[in-house]
Amino acid sequence: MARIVKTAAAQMGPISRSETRKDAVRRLLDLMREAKARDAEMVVFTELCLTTFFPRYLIEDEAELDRYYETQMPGPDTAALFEASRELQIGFYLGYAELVVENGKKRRFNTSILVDRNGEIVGKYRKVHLPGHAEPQPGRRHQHLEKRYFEPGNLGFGVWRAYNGVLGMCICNDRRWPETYRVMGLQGVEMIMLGYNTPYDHTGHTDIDSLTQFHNHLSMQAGAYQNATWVVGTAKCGVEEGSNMVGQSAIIAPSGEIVAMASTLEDEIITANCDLDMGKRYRETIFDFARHREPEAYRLIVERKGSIPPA
Ligand code: ING
Repeated sequence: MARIVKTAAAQMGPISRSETRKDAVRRLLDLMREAKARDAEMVVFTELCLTTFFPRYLIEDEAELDRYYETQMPGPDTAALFEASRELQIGFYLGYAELVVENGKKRRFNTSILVDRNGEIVGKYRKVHLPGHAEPQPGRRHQHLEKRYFEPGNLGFGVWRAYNGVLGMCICNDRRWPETYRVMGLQGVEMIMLGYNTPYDHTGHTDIDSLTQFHNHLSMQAGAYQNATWVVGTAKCGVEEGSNMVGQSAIIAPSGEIVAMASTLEDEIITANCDLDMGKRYRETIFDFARHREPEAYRLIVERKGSIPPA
């Protein structure tokens, strides 16, 4: 019996700086209901999906900055999502800015959670790869200050048994790094969910930034194929407060093929019937880690034997 998970990606168009959490949650609820209407069992929302992408601003007032974070999950404004999840029997991935106080110290993370069909939190992930800078960069129209507003994630790359399979999470820039997928691949992940806010002007180098769309799918398709896993990538996109961000949310099979893709730069649901057993056929042939990743050969690689001789 194939283990099919009917999966939705809930792409979001821009969230303006003036939009409230309640406004954003209202949009997420509409998307959740549309996903359910299409028979989805799980809906993948995007990174930092409760507010505008605030790392594009230099925010020096701590009280103003704190307003972009959740101190409770679920909290007063997000509880409706968990209630709808239970009522509709549909789970979700949600990206948000997390503020916790530990030993009297505020700690800030770019976080995602996996919630099951009964509205229970199954797992939590904190973004490891934080792009951009800690200090504002001169001459940039939009800043990218994730290193200022978040600590690197301290939970590693976990996987969880849910939806009759093994699921993992990452966030945005993580999808560009092979380690992200491999660490979960070595744990037998069958589906990786992620959200992204990806502006077209990130590096400031036109030749690189003109490949933003290509690199978005390249990263996720390669990660999916090389680790025999489904990858669901959900965008926050469109022109958000003047920052143009890539869309093309996608559901990608272990073959590396894009089986569903968004075609707007707005709130949009895409769906696919994801057969979690599809990855097994790749792991039993091309990517049989036990047979093809030779421990001794890998030891030499890890020890960097055969590296370039000193000049
Ligand atoms: N955003 C971007 C991302 O990794 C970026 C940053 C954009 C990096 C374009 C490289 C190229 O998709 C976040 N939030 O990580």
